[in-house]
Amino acid sequence: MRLEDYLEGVRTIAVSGHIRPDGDCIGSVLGIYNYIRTNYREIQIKAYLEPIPFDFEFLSGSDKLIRANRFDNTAFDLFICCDCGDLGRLGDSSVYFSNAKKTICIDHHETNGAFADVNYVFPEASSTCELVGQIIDRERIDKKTAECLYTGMVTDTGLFQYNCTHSSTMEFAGFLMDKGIDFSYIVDHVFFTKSIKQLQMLGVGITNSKTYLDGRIIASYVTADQMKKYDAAPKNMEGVVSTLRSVEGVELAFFMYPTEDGSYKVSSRSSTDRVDLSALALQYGGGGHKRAAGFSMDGTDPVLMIDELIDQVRPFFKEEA
Ligand SMILES: [Mn+2]
Repeated sequence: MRLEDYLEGVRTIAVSGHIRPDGDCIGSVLGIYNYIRTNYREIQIKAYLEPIPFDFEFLSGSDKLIRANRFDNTAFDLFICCDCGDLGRLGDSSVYFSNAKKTICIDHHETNGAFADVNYVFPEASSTCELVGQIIDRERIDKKTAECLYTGMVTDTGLFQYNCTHSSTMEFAGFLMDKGIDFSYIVDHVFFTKSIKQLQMLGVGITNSKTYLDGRIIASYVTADQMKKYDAAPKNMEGVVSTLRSVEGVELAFFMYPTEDGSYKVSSRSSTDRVDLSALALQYGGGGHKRAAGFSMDGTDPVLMIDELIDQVRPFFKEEA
């Protein structure tokens, strides 16, 4: 598929991604935004996303992101949906999806239900950003677009570490490097620079952690009181679950923290395919990938909720346990 084939006669585009946008979502939305702005000056494009984490504000176009207004009935010629597996996850920008003359979805979520007119969906792909790189004209990628796409690939592959990283990923990353992007800055800024609150939440998460099933699962939580003590917000929980997962012998990690609506947000990471985490997340109304998924649980006691999750995955560990 080539994006160009869908741009004939198109005068207005809306591009958007999932709620609580992550690096791949932001990178793909802004990558397309910058690419269209650079190469198709006659097309009017608007990019809709919920507020993005501070870490990604260095990306070109981030100051042009607009929050969707669900009472706005603008009918765009084309709506491009990035990194989003279902309409519900589009949040308020689903109004533009519904009203658009044509819709395209570019995504790599296992749970994607092919809900757009045109679906460019490959669950085995490293990132939506890599998929964007396959449908746009590589020769016309400018530095701004390259920065966005590189950032998304780096975040979704955990610095080219996860098994969703393919030689095609490295090849495209190398191509983007040649566009003159500051890849050292991107990696340091997105991966290694932490806020003090993030560091403190990491400390609490590590302290509260406990292993299960002979150390093959690790789970932890942060309570509302602990968040209050450090004046921490959900955005300060970034990186806790992957640190838990890094413990020797651990295959599967769960981390949970309370959200404003009274439920707990659960993040899960696995280093194997033993448990399909996207399927587990789906049971709780969430989503994600086989080895990384998120969902919400209702309850007040995180220890009991962790017990429930351990019971859910225990059968998958049975044969060797
Ligand atoms: Mn993604």
